[in-house]
Formats: sequence, C-alpha cells, structure tokens
Amino acid sequence: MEVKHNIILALDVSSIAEAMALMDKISDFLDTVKIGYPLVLAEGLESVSKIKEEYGSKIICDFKVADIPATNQKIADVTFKSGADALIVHGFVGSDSVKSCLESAQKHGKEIFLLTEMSHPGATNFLQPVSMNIASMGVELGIKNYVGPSTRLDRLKMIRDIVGEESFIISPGVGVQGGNPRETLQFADALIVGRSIYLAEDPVDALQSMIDSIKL
Ligand code: OMP
Repeated sequence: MEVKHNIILALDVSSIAEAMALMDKISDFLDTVKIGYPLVLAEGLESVSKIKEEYGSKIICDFKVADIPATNQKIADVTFKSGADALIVHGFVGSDSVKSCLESAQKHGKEIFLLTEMSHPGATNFLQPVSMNIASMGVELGIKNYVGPSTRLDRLKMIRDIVGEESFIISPGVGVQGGNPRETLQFADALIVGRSIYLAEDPVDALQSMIDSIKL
C-alpha cells in the first residue's frame, strides 16, 4: 500500500459531522485514513463509504478482529463490502482466525494488516510475550502488512527483522503516546497518527509540522 507522506490519519472522532469537518480541512494532504470503532459504532459502517466517496481516501478499517474463524469471516466480508481497502486483524486468536480474514480479503481483492505488539503500556501484560510469534505466524501465512508499536523501537525493529524488508509496517503511538515520528520510520513504512492531528488547534499545521519533521 502506498501512503502519501507516510502518514495515516486515525479518524477517531465520534460523529460523521466531526469526521467530515476534519477531512474538509486535511484531506488534500493525506490519502489514507484509518476508521475504527469510535466512528463506526456512532454512525454505522456507512461512514466508511461516505468518507471514501467524498474524499477518495484509501480506508483501513481498524476493527482489531479477534473471533472464531466463522465470525471473523463475516466481519471481514461486511467490512470489505462497505468499501474498506484493508482491515486490521488481531493475531493472538490463532492462525485459523487470521486465515479466515485473509481469505476474505483475497476474495474481495483487499488487504489485511496483522497486529503484532500493541503500543500501549498494558501490551506488556499479556501480548508482549507472544508478539514475535504472531509476527512469525504472519510470515508463515504469507501476510505482507503489519501493525507494530512506535513506543518500543527495539520491539519494532525485531518485528521488522521477522517480517522482512519487503513487508509493509504501519506504526501507531507517535505523539501523544510518546513515539518519535522520524525514529519510527527507521523501521516502519508509515505512521498512524490520531490525537496529535485531530486534537490540534490547527490540524493542517500539526500535520505539516510532522511531515516536515520526518523529511529533515
Ligand atoms: P493516537 O494515539 O491518538 O495517535 O492514536 C493511535 C491510533 O492507533 C488509535 O486509533 C489506536 O486505536 C491505534 N492503535 C494504537 O494506538 N496502538 C496499537 O497498538 C494499535 C493501534 C491500531 O491498530 O491502529
């Protein structure tokens, strides 16, 4: 997946009005948007098609899918039918569950991102001990896209070493969660950025500063 300026906007607002007000300002500077539960639970899955139609953005749906294979497949099918270009899937549920999302993506000509280690402090409680195994499972399944944390660059590097240079890693956790955009891009292909942009007084300015800081 090509991502303009290597920045993906996490559109974690809770109404379509807020989402569109932000996109009206910022959509010229970005081409990829991540939509997750805050917007979809508030406004329905139509928000995905609405943002896509209105702004022509590539949409990654962040539903961190983590169910049995049969249910995962239904979630993936309905997400891809809504116009999503990609879907974020949890790996800890095991290869059969992940495979059902992968097969759905292949059927629809879309992609999945496999979530390895998460970026928040609590990821060390349970997920961290298995996150590299999740990355290895992704490689065995032939997955090309991954999510890894910008808040632990040593771990992100380990994930890169496992998935290889040809894989595409997107990385959340820059800004509010403490990760550094430029350092993260040593190991990741694109950043996922939410609050540092949508809570900024001037979101375009905040985005522009981040773009400048990663170009330096
Ligand atoms: P900010 O911290 O506001 O920039 O938002 C980060 C975005 O990335 C949010 O949409 C999170 O749900 C998401 N995210 C993480 O922060 N950490 C992860 O480990 C994984 C994700 C994700 O899958 O996108």
